Amino acid sequence: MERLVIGMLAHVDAGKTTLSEALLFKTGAVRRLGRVDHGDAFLDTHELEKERGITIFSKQAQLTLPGKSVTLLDTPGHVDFSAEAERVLSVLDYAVLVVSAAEGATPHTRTLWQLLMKHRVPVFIFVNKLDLPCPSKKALLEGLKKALGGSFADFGEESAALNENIAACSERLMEEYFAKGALSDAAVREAVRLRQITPVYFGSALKLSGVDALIDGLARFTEMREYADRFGARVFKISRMDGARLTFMKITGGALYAKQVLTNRSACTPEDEVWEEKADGIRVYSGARFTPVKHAEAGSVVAVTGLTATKPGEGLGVDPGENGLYTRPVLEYSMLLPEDVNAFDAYRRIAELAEEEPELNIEWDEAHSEIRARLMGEVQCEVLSRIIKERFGLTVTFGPGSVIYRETVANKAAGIGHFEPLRHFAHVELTVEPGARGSGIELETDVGENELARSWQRLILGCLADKKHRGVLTGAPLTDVKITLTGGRAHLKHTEGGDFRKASSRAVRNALMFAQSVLLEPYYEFTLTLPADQIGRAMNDIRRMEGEFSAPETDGALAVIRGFAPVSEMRDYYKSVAAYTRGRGSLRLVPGEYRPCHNAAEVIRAAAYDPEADLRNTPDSVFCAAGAGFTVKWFEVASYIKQHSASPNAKMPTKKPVSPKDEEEELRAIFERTYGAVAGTSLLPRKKETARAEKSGHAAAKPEFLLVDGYNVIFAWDALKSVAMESIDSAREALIRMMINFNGVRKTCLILVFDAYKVTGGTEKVEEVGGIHIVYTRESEIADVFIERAVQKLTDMERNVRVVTSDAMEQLIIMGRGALRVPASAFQKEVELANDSLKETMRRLETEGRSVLHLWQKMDQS
Ligand SMILES: Nc1nc2c(ncn2[C@@H]2O[C@H](COP(=O)(O)OP(=O)(O)OP(=O)(O)O)[C@@H](O)[C@H]2O)c(=O)[nH]1
Ligand SMILES: [Mg+2]
Repeated sequence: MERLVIGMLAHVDAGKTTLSEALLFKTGAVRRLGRVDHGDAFLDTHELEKERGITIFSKQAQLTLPGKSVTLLDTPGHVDFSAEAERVLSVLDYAVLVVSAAEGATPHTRTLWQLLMKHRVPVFIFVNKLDLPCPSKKALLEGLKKALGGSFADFGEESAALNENIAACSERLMEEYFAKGALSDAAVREAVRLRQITPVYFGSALKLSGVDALIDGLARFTEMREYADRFGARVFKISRMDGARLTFMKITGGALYAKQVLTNRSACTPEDEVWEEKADGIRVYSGARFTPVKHAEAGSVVAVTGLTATKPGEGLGVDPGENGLYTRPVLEYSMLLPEDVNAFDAYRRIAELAEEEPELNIEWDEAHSEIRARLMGEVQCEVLSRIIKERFGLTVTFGPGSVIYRETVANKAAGIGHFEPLRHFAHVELTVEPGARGSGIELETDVGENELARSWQRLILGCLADKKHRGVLTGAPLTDVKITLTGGRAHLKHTEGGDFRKASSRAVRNALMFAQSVLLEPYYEFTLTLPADQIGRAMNDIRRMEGEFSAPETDGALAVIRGFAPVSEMRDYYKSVAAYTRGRGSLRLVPGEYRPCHNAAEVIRAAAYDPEADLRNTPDSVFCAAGAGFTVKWFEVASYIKQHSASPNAKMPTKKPVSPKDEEEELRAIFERTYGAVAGTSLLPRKKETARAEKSGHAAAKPEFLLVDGYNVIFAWDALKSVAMESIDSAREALIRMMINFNGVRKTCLILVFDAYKVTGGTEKVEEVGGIHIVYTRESEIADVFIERAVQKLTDMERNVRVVTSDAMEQLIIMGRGALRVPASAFQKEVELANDSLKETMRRLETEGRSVLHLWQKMDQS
């Protein structure tokens, strides 16, 4: 039996749930046909869904097609619940995209289509509500082609013309068609899988017409994927039912057994907490009911109980995980609580919701002592209030909600950040210029390595990437800019890791003060469908809202207006539409891009933001004279430097390239200034670190992470190097064994990293062997990039991190982030100390080479 996961996707009200219901009924999975309008649908089971007649939570149903066991995932179409729908994308084998015939492909349809393409999910289209007045099939097909791009064919009627249409999609199909005069199912299946053709079916879910043809198509033109033998699963949703925490996952490798111990270890990113928990029970849900099962195989979707730490998007076992959320909330609301409730206590409880829906971004606003949440709109507010009431017994309402603004620049400007209080030094020069819409923040360097050592440059770029830069108009996040590093200086004696953080942030703010800033606001892409005689009124409204639109399309009595309008203006417009069209009109909205704010002056005035008073983001610089640091205002920084270019600190010898040896010295100096004196053997920083931990009273509170740059160590240790000359595989194996032994004694959280950047098509792979983790980086990622990433995340989590490498490039980055670096040579001593017998082996390896390795392997096995 093949196992498939098929998702139902569409904009709101297109008929996904009705079509799901029809599929279940027609395939015999349910005996009675439910109806959303009567509140008795098999899938719209939640009270709120019955009340509102819309789907709010994604749900699953099981059905059988000839030779296939299918998990159907019905999703919500209301744009307020886009995230809930998007969460299922990464576990789909196929999707049925439902289009309502009268509306055709809406902006929301197009967004979903693009997301499905991104996830490489093959699509079947069902054009629904053909029982209502609508354009011809031909016009509808053409509309799809125009809106979505791609090859669509009406699969509802099998004919020679259809065969020809399909054959035209690929050369292989064309050949087969001409050779045999017809296309085999296998050939079509392949074309569908490769998304060369998208089958289109027409019908009415409500009237059960066209549904049989869709069932036939799903049975014939889909196939099960191949899965790995080893266990893997992808979490896509967390929910609670009757107090039980349910982790919904698709099994993507091997099988899952009840009571199996699960961990996120191999696929977790360094920022994740590693957990290990037992899968208490496995449930296969269908509608509101579930069947407990003992095991589930790859290709099935189950809900697992007993897990408390899972997150949507997480990968378990061999699954790398993926979080495919694209539609981010553009509105922010404050939660209003009853007066007798302590807001912070409430926050701590409510914050639990964010683990299920991270995009809500539930935050504690210290300044106003209130809870803030990011939401898509009013419907979601209402639903959230209900959930909070049900789950926590708290009555909350929401404030009016405000748009989340951003800022960018209209021209290029240069900025300087100088940070030199006594015994500190960092100097950064850069430019900020406009970037493409939606590009975020791009970083570049335009400094030669002779001017500033590469390691410093990377440290500065790292600082620039970490910082959440704020604009100077309202303090909103900066976006769509390119920042280019144009110069920088460090001081041999005084620069500490954190100094560049301060200097680079100052430089950006400094540039922004000189640039012309632009306030951006989110826009909706809208489709307004309404009776043709009300076009005039609608166009007036849209103009008033500062929206733009293309010529209205009229088809009989209905007209469609498409365009863009500011979220701030259009968020409540659906209410007026419903009122003046007496329920006959509909307004479809999807959050589109950020554009210049239509009422910027007003918003800026209301924000009353003073960039010079924002001390965490100051544009000013600090210089040092006569042994004391003092502030130079942002507009005087450049001239101050010009006047005082003879100051001793400004004459840094950075023009000459720094040799690795100098750099090592330099690093050591910075290291000592940052972490205290490092004498003799204590370059093995463990002792010092333990001392530090003990002093602060939480020794052994968190495990230490030890990141080992595999190939770097191999080539730094003579013993392994000689093995590597003969066989790199053997050297790698030898190091792995040494690390396992070492870790057996030292008990750290050891991560051994090997680059696989020359392995074409290689994806990141993590193995757990003998209690250590081995990471093979993905194609074209070198080990230090991975390590840099890992260090950043781990240190952000305040983990103790040590990195073993002899690569000078990595050193600064690592220290800048507050991790401890262990030179490969020092690590060798540590390893030898930890395991004296290892020393003996090393010696023998060095002299006798590979033969010993085999001997050792044998000994190890016995
Ligand atoms: N006339 C007609 N109405 C339909 C058809 N299919 C669904 N409907 C109606 O359209 C409305 C929405 O149907 P649903 O199945 O809830 O649509 P949905 O896509 O699941 O909606 P959400 O889950 O809220 O996004 C209901 O009133 C259905 O009865 C159809 O083929 N013809
Ligand atoms: Mg629905």
